[in-house]
Amino acid sequence: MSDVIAAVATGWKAAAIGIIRLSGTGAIAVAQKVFLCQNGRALTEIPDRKLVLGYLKDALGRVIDQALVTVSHGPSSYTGEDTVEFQCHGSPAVLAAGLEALFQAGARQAGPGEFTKRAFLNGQMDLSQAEAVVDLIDAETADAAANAAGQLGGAIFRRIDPIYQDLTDIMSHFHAVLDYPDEEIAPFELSQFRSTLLSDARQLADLLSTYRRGQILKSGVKSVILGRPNAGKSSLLNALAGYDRVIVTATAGTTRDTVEEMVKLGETRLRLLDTAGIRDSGDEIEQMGVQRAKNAAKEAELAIFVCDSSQALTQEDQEAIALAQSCPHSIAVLNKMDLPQVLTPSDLPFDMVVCLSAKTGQGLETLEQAITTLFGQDSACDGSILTNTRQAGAIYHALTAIENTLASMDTGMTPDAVLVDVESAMEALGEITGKVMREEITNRIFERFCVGK
Ligand SMILES: Nc1nc2c(ncn2[C@@H]2O[C@H](COP(=O)(O)OP(=O)(O)OP(=O)(O)O)[C@@H](O)[C@H]2O)c(=O)[nH]1
Ligand SMILES: [Mg+2]
Repeated sequence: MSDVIAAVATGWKAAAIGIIRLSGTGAIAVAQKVFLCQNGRALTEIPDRKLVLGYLKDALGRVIDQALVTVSHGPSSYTGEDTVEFQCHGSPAVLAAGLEALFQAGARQAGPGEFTKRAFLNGQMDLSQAEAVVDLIDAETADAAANAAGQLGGAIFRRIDPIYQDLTDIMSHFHAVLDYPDEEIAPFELSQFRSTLLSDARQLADLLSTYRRGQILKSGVKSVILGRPNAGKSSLLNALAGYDRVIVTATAGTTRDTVEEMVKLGETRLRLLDTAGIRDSGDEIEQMGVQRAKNAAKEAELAIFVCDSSQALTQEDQEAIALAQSCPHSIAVLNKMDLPQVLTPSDLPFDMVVCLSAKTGQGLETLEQAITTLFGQDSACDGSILTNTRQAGAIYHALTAIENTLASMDTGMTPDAVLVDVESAMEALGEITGKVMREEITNRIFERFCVGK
């Protein structure tokens, strides 16, 4: 039994259509109090999941909107409970009035993610699928959305649950032998599970290895633009952002602080950081900016080294080159190709050198190609890429526990001592799917949802 919750599912901006959702025991009766079907039928009589036209009314019987209603009976609804959805005209005023009418009729405001939480608690989906709902709503690229859609379809569950079952088999066999010594159960031999555990460990390691790509898919590539003053770093950031995000002047030392902007190149999103030009400066503020640039380089996945191709390389350029090359990935940009050229790509010690003009926009597409070569799709975004930090942490925990099991198998430890690690791996994997449920974890997950989902 659960109380009736209601929320606007489509947000509070004016739109053609706005949806109010209602779920819980008695949801249909609550909806009946505010809705009059045009065909005169009661909501209890209309066919399951069929759109029916009618009028949404307030507590005084005044019409709020002409709307469509659908009734989905539990357990085959999203939440697993009786659910009613009103498709109204998407005016925030209409939606607020409709919601208020439902509150008057006995519903209460749904909390963040409460519909999906009920779906999980009613067994409509596992916890990894529920988390995929948030990822799908938040997805900013087609790849991120496709991966989240795959996980909503159970991609993580299908990989984790068989391993959980393997571990359950081991534990249950051990306990069966221990608890029922008189039964004819095959003796428990730890070593017989070695190949299963090895295969489980390999599968977990494979999944974990996708997490770095998952982070990029979800949050973008942490990138930093480095170069000496006046190379055109800020101009490049502006060109990629598509608007004047940072100040550009002909004065060397214009940028002092670091400035972050999310940009999308092809299908790759970059969390791009513009930095102060690298040089020794007597100016205290500028020097602090240079230090920030150096710190940013330490944390970045990608460095874009920018130089002025109309001038010879200087000692300051060399310093920025060394800094850029300390990052896992680096690309050199020969900027200002609209001016007479002094430098050529072979002057730069980088595998990838791109010629462009941040000022005219010429050559920007070659930078996009280089980024796509480095970070573009190298594996299918079908749900097999791990993007969730909580899930990655649990997989790491389970993998370590299984590796410990394999190591202690050979040391002659007693099975019960070895199996402590198997139990711990089971617990970690169970937390991913929600089979092992800790209330604080579940609550934290659903707090991240928007109201109405
Ligand atoms: N001709 C030409 N000028 C450019 C180009 N890119 C930048 N500039 C000019 O170079 C000067 C410096 O540009 P910025 O983008 O401020 O350079 P920066 O590297 O951010 O410089 P600091 O912030 O001082 O480190 C400005 O006058 C820009 O207009 C380009 O592609 N072609
Ligand atoms: Mg600048």
